Amino acid sequence: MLYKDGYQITRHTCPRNCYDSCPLLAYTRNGRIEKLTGDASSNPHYAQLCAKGKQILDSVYHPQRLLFPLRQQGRGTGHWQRITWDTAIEIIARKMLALKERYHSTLPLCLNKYSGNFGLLHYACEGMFNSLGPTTQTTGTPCFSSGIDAQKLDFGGNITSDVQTLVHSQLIILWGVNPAWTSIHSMEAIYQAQAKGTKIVVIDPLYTETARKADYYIQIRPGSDAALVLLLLQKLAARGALHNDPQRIRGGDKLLADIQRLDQSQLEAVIDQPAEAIDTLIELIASQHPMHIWCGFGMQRHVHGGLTIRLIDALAMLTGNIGIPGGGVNFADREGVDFPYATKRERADTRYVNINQFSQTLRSLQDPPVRLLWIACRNLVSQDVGLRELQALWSELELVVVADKFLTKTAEMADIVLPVTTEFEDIDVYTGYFPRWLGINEAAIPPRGEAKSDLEIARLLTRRLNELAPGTSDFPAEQTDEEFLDAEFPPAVCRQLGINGWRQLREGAIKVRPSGIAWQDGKFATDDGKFHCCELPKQLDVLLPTEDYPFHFITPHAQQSINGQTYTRLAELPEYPVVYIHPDSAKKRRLTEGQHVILWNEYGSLTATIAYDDTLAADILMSYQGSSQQGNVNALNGGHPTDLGTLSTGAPGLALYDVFVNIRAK
Ligand SMILES: Nc1nc2c(c(=O)[nH]1)N[C@H]1C(S)=C(S)[C@@H](COP(=O)(O)OP(=O)(O)OC[C@H]3O[C@@H](n4cnc5c(=O)[nH]c(N)nc54)[C@H](O)[C@@H]3O)O[C@H]1N2
Ligand SMILES: Nc1nc2c(c(=O)[nH]1)N[C@H]1C(S)=C(S)[C@@H](COP(=O)(O)OP(=O)(O)OC[C@H]3O[C@@H](n4cnc5c(=O)[nH]c(N)nc54)[C@H](O)[C@@H]3O)O[C@H]1N2
Ligand SMILES: [Mo]
Repeated sequence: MLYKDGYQITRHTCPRNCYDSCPLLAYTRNGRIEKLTGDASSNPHYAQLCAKGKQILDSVYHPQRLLFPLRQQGRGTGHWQRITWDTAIEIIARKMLALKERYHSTLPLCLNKYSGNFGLLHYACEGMFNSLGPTTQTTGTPCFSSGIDAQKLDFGGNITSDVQTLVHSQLIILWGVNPAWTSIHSMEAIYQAQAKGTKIVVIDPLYTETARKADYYIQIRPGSDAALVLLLLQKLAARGALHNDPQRIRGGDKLLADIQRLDQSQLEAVIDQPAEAIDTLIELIASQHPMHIWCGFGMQRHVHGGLTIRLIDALAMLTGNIGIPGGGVNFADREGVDFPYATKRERADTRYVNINQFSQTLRSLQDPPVRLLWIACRNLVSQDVGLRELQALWSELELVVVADKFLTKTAEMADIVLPVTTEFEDIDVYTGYFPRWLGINEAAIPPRGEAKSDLEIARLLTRRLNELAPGTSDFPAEQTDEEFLDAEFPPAVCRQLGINGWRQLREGAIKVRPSGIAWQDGKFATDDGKFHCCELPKQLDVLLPTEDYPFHFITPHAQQSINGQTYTRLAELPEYPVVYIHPDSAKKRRLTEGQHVILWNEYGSLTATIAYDDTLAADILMSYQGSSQQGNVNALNGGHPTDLGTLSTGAPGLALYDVFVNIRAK
């Protein structure tokens, strides 16, 4: 711990589910954190906090922060009563034991945990459940599973070149990603490249903040990227700009032959772009080498999301852009540290349900059904699809426990709410999934109020369960936080990271992949060491708006908050979601800006306020996820699976942006 100008300075790492995993410094005086800055000691790009980072500190001291356990008389009634930790733990422990006795099984106990804090010690939630016996838990991810599988199938693993190497690129394509909002520290490298002449192309249905910074912008029709890549490959092959090296590439001949057979005019009709835009893109790809493509998560939130990324991988490979400085396809970086995840205490007999179809699946489970639901690091009511099923599920549950920092929309539906600590109140280690910082969270201040970490909650519950019924749990509740971290850093992991232990992270965050150019040695992690080209499906159905539902509804990630974590700025948010529409499309329907409207489709309806945006295509409506006080854009979401995801994450991805709706005045 450092001391300077009367401040105690502690190191932190933003543990949210975000590309950047930003290193941070907290300045504490007289027991209160007074300021939070980026930690520029490892990299000057990190001096500034992003928009959501600025709110992290607010969340520590916000008057609405939960500081005591609460019990609600009647879910959703708002009749809350403050209770002691002993009472809270007693209610939960007795219910767990009663269910175990009634069903002769621990499967009626279910944990749903995801995005709130991915620190290593937060896997204590899973560890607590896994120490009871086989329980019901979630698998899969709403973020990026199609792309994860795509990279796994093509390259054999998920690694990316460091964002700093983008300065060597001649051409950077930001494809379905909005780093100017979702990964702002990566933008510095992109600006540096641009300043020395690198051309930046953005391909996105929305004219995003990132698109505004680009040299070229293609306003793609949502879900039509695969068709675009097929057309590019066809035309580049005709120009002789593709190099298929069978020594390094498997399936290249077949893919190229199949692509030649595709009807060019059909592809052009699907993508519906001006010929000039396509010609310009082809010219850029053929002439600007090296090319780096950053595939975002937005693009793979469609039914063909996995195939799209596989085709982009093939485009980069066949144009000779893999394994060279300034080249590459960036999606996510997840290899390189073999943490044992000892805290998680994984077991083979867990009953997994797809996180992307949680409520639907949970309701269908019998033998035994789920009766107790523990929610940590999640806000299902704000973020999930299948909202009607979620409502129905609630009435089938005997106990709902939510551990959170705020009384979220999900917590409002709980029986027991447990207050958790922030990343400034206990220790932990975290790494993200793209620039791959690995950093520490130190305890800058003691837990506020009666808040406890997820790990401490696991200890309390374990002890009480074992008092009531000895042998119920073998969770190592006697281990200290430090001992749990020691177990995650055995000598092999320390060697991989080039550190002598996690305590060294107190001196600063490190990069998991320090200098890297992905696949530079030309050897891929596939079974035969070659790059694997995908096969084309018999038919490529691109989902388009219909007469009944003439608008494509896109609900991307907002600038100011991460996902549904808006509790520190709820008062600033509009009551209903703001839905953006092109003014001409609005006028055609006699709708005016500021008016209340209803959006509807076969899955549900949504009250919204409309706002004009003349950068939108005529058949697109857009609203940022989680950005209103009431209403949830996912009321309109059918929750369709994507083509890939199961291989690496156990469940397919979620086609969050394949949503079609109609609109009328309210
Ligand atoms: N500020 C902020 N940062 C965040 C988050 C946040 O909520 N706010 N969330 C974090 C999390 S959990 C995640 S998963 C990531 C997500 O980060 P991103 O991958 O950047 O985010 P998205 O908003 O899902 O989608 C990016 C872009 O894809 C575009 N898109 C949608 N459909 C298509 C398509 O068919 N083709 C193409 N080419 N583009 C398409 C959208 O219009 C959007 O501009 O960000 C993380 N960082
Ligand atoms: N329409 C639409 N829906 C989407 C998306 C979209 O693009 N469009 N994106 C999807 C994606 S990619 C994601 S990742 C999901 C995110 O959805 P969720 O996984 O539900 O994530 P958050 O909304 O970030 O909520 C996380 C909660 O964890 C709490 N929390 C923070 N730290 C801790 C902690 O240490 N312990 C505990 N117990 N709780 C903590 C926070 O206060 C917050 O309430 O949403 C998905 N939903
Ligand atoms: Mo996500």
